[in-house]
Amino acid sequence: MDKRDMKALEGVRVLDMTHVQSGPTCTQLLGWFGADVIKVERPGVGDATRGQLRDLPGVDSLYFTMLNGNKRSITLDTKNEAGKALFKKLIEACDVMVENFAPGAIDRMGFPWEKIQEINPRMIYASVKGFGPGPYEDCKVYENVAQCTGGSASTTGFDDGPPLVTGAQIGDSGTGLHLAFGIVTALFHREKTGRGQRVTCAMQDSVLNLCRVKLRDQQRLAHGPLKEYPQYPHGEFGEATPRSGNASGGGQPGWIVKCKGWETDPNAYIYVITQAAVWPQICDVIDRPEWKTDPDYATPDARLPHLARIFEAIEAWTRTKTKFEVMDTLNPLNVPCGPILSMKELAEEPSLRATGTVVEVDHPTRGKYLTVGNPVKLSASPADVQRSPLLGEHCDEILKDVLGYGDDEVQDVWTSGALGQPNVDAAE
Ligand code: CAO
Repeated sequence: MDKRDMKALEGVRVLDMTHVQSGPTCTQLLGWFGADVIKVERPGVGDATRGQLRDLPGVDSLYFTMLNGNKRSITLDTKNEAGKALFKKLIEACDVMVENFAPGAIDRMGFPWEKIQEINPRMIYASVKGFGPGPYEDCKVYENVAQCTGGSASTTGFDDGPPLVTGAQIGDSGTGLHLAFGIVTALFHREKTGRGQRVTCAMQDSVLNLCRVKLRDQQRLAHGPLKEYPQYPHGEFGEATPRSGNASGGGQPGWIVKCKGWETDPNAYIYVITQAAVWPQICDVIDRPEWKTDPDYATPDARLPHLARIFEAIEAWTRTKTKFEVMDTLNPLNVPCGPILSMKELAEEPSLRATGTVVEVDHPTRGKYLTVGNPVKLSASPADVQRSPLLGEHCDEILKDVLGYGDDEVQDVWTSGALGQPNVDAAE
């Protein structure tokens, strides 16, 4: 094959021991870039998400199918002796191993990092855990626990309400992204040294990394109020970064304002940023030309105590227009803004289909479903998004392709019980 046609990670083989969301996000990314991802699943059961939140009886859930595209599936009982021997061979044959079991689970299977390194010194062994070393290192963690312990929940929501979790899966998918970056970095390092290494990512750390502007604000608090927060100038600031509602995290004030139809449509809103550079254009459009020169409004600092009033005036104008009409008016004026798009609108958006960000794939038991394609676009190695595998769909193929087994050896492996029973479907 002409090397110019190769996918960026073609030739990299990934032993994918992941389940639920954080690990599968990581390995799906590697798969999109062309890695051969071999998903190892427990016989008869598989990844627990195959059976979670099912919308169709007996069919792999969308939870599973949308996180496990571009992978092959093999069932393997890592607690069975023959299964352990096969697992060892797969470790020898792969470049990267990824897991996100509860702390200690891989060790209990009999494969601690030291042993993996001994079996394959070039192996890059990547793990997601809820916490790094410290008081909580043995805890199991799911998405919202990570959002709460990583600083997101305490800084999300309105000042007079409780902490809030966000719909963006920053704990799971966010950590999967970080881990994929660590793996590719370790592969790059291996090119130079010939050695593998261990890559670990804690969900708490990943969430905190994504919330770094809030730790920035924590330190700014020592030097006075956070003037871009809605608490300024009338509210109180406590000891910690407060919840900032819909205020912009950057230095350019922004807020969500109502648009025409908001009374019945929960998404008839738009985010508008009053970027300093376009202040005169905003004043004209909302019919407040006097604010261009009024000393209380003319400069960004002067405007800070009046932000609530400014956004009220903007809203008085946006309420007369749909969110798309507001967008059509403000965009030519270079005013940064964005309509609140519903999942329905995103699913139907033609431009996202055209770029492969939303993709329809065909599945043998589900039929067609939508998935989010690769948001990272490489000019020389575009991703083709494939459907998720059925449980154990590629057992024979992997034994033959990856381990070079013949038909008789494949039969022996089945007889040993290493792969579980043939043709056992995922549990209901
Ligand atoms: N063959 C045999 N046994 C297998 C197997 C296989 N192929 N695959 C998994 N198992 C076993 C594991 O060895 C483990 O057994 P032991 O507890 O006896 O050692 C068992 O299955 C279950 O693993 P688990 O404890 O990881 O699973 P859980 O459902 O109890 O916990 C979770 C799930 C996500 C809370 C936990 O895995 C975790 O904290 N992971 C790290 C953080 C993380 O990634 N969280 C995000 C998940 S997405 O929201």
